[in-house]
Amino acid sequence: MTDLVHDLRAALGESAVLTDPADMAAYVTDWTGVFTGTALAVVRPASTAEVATVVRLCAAAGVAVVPQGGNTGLVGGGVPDSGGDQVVLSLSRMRRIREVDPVADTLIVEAGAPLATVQEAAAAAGRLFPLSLGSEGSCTIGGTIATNAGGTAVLRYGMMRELVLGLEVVLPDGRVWDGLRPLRKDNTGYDLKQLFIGSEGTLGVVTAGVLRLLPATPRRATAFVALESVSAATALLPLLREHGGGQLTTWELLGRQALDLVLAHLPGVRDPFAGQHEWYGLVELAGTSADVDERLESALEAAASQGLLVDAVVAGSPAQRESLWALREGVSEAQKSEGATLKHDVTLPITALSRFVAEAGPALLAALPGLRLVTYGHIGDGNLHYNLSAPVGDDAALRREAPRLTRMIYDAVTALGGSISAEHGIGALKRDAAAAYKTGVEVDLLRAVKQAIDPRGLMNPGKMLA
Ligand code: FAD
Ligand code: 2HG
Ligand code: ZN
Repeated sequence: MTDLVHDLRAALGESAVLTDPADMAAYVTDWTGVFTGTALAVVRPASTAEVATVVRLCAAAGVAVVPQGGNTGLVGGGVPDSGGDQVVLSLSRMRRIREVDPVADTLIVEAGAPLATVQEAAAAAGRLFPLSLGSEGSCTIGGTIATNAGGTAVLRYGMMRELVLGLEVVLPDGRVWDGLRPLRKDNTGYDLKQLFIGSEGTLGVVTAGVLRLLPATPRRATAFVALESVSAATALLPLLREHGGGQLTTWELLGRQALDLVLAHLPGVRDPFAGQHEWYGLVELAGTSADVDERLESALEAAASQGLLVDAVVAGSPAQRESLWALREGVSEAQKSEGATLKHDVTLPITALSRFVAEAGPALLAALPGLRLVTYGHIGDGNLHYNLSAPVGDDAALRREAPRLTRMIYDAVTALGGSISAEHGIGALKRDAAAAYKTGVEVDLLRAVKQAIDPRGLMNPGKMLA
């Protein structure tokens, strides 16, 4: 046993420090199964003071720390590398809701609480915490802060960055920054919390956050629609906004291949339409009264009269709503069952999405015949999950061509004014690409921030920045 493991056990207790490879297995491989490493230990502190102790002991030993929440990240950011000399710091025992304040409209929560727990606590107080992801049962508040997560309600409420008022962070030297302030206004210099939001564990360990609560929206109006093209989907956005009257919450897109994967792999789902279509959309309005149903109906009527819709199914009950949502939220899981996947979480100006899809698709199919384009995502935010599945039975071809295909996609996105990561972050997957597609000035500024806060490079090294 190393001195560090001995010291960690002495400080936190035997059961908080895992070193058996079987016990550590779930912490060293990511959700996709693509990123896997080995760790010196997995440590599970139960309080902010214990996190600070872990970080201090690791810093004294010169050992790198990999913060981890629910391990649902999709870019390999929360797992150790293959060196076997990093410590995974799991927040999974820190899941307490410290306070719900209905007057300030805030909630203070520890970083290891699952997102769904926070949504439930807000609902129990008659309020809404609006961040909504397919992984919400497992992903943590710390993880959503560290990745600045997005999801299916960004169109209305913004990303995690817009929902956080304050943070508590253990810095790389073990000091605690107590920024747990519920202030709506605080113009006292650089906004430090924003540096940590989206920093992917490279600047410190988030141990708690103050989150904004919003008015509850118990009444939902949901429709699944069939569309002829991506341009119809983007043309629908202003119309949905206009008819939605501020209650438009979700506008999502699915290509035919994405829907086919869900229908093939997920039990109990069915195609809501009799015929086949190229593109589909999921739209939802949320509010407090039947107004949302009327608004959705008028939006769909207007869309049909302008020739933007081919067909539509409106959910008539909560169960029907669930089944329509399952078609959208099931894509990640379904694609995992369909051989090798290459994920591209890209974003473009909304007006460029249709051109991107029209140009990139044929070029990719010419580069690798049989490739399956699994296109879906948060079209209302200009965010596509432009994921590729290997030609049937030929994972090796996708793996062989992956660098070239990714380069083609990133070049096309960049040429049209987009970005190579919309919501999943950089992690290990896009680390080198991010440096290549950013300007020199941007890379210099990012490095300067890292150097100022983590000069010894012990916080999640090798992620986000080379
Ligand atoms: P982890 O995977 O454990 O870690 C992610 C990153 O954050 C790592 O770099 C890690 O080091 C760092 N980190 C974690 N906790 C802390 C902490 N307390 N302090 C400092 N750093 C920390 N993402 C979206 O944005 N939108 C979606 O719609 C979406 N849908 C998803 C659907 C599915 C089925 C799955 C599997 C994933 C989805 N994701 C989505 C990705 C993922 O759920 C999010 O990135 C989420 O925020 C990760 O949270 P986590 O707790 O699992 O973090
Ligand atoms: C979604 O929007 C998630 O469903 C996951 O961001 C995307 O698995 C993916 O690539
Ligand atoms: Zn997404």
